[in-house]
Amino acid sequence: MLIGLVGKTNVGKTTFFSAATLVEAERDNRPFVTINPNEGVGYIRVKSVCAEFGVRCQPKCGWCNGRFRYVPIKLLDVAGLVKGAHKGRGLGNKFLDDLRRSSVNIIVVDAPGSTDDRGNPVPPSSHDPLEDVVIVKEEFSLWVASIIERAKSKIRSRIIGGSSIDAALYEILSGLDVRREVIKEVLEDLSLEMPPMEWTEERLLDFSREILKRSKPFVIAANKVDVPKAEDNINRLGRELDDPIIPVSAEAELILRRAARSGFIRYEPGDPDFEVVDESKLTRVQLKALDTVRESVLNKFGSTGVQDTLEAAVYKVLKMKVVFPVENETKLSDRDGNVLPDAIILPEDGTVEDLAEKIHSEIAKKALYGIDVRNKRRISLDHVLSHRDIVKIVAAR
Ligand SMILES: Nc1nc2c(ncn2[C@@H]2O[C@H](COP(=O)(O)OP(=O)(O)OP(=O)(O)O)[C@@H](O)[C@H]2O)c(=O)[nH]1
Ligand SMILES: [Mg+2]
Repeated sequence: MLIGLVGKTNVGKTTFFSAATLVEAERDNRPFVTINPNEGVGYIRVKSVCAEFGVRCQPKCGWCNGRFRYVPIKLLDVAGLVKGAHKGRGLGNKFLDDLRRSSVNIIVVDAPGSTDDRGNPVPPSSHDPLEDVVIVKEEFSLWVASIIERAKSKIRSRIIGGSSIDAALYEILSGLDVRREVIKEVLEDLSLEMPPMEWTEERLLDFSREILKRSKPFVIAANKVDVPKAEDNINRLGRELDDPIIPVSAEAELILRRAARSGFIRYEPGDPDFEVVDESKLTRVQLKALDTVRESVLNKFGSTGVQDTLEAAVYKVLKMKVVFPVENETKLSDRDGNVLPDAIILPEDGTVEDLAEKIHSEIAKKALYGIDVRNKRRISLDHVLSHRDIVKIVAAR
């Protein structure tokens, strides 16, 4: 599962990335600091299942605090986009190719409007963040259009060779994780009966917009909510856009996670508050910074929003679920005795067979049925699993 971080330059993408992954990367208050993408591991929370059974998870990846299991997901922070990127402005839009594999993209915006259209710092309220969202989405559509444009001769030869339009487009777009049914639907809904070589620029763009809408959804991280004036803009974004919008302070999350890593505070991603471990270990400046985070972010918004954004992307937008495979249904462990070692992210319609496939293709080949560990009942391979199910897969020897 890969989540992309995109947006105008100098809005806090890398700060969000570092806050979620604790990977250090260059950040600064000026445009185009990030050039090469940063890849790291963040986490989504699942309400722990171990407490229900009186055991404690021993995750292979991520961790569990008894309340929540933190399940790894990959994050990719890319360079910033500005208007005209498809024409080569700023760093262009070729780097979006790195996002071919992402299932969903988070658009980070400067909610208080404290950076202009080129990413230069300006006083809050000087710029409209809605414009930035529109531009990023448009540059994304132009990127998809350019992928099709570049492949036109290939599409032509496939169609001459007898391929249908949707099959030819599927071949080009499958690397973007676009399903063939979606391509078919969009062609029909837009009444695109001619082959892509004969589409006007406008039609190609309409097609690309619609493909993105249905296959690569967005979540908006309205960042810098610690800056006054952010709230009015967030309310307006909510009225104008259909995408989920989460108030975020990436800077606050980074401060809290670093303080927790150094042992100064007790705080886990997504918590509504933190606790200072030993005041005498902190300077007055550090205590003041923590107080500001509490007052201007946590007390006002309930959390820093970083965790909520990742979870909105996975659960709300992609409608994914997390299930726990085990080999020993009594101990809830693998064969080495590790309790609930794996947590697997599956799509909404994910079945026992899909789970087996995710564990190992060999297991999937030999899988006979599953056992729902909560009620010890047999479940068939085509049984659609629920969020937080614990499943043993029984396979032929
Ligand atoms: N007040 C405030 N500032 C923030 C927040 N998040 C990021 N910033 C600041 O915004 C500036 C830009 O942050 P980056 O993370 O480098 O932004 P970026 O979008 O990755 O920028 P490019 O890679 O240059 O496109 C830095 O000075 C950050 O400290 C936030 O939540 N609140
Ligand atoms: Mg950056």
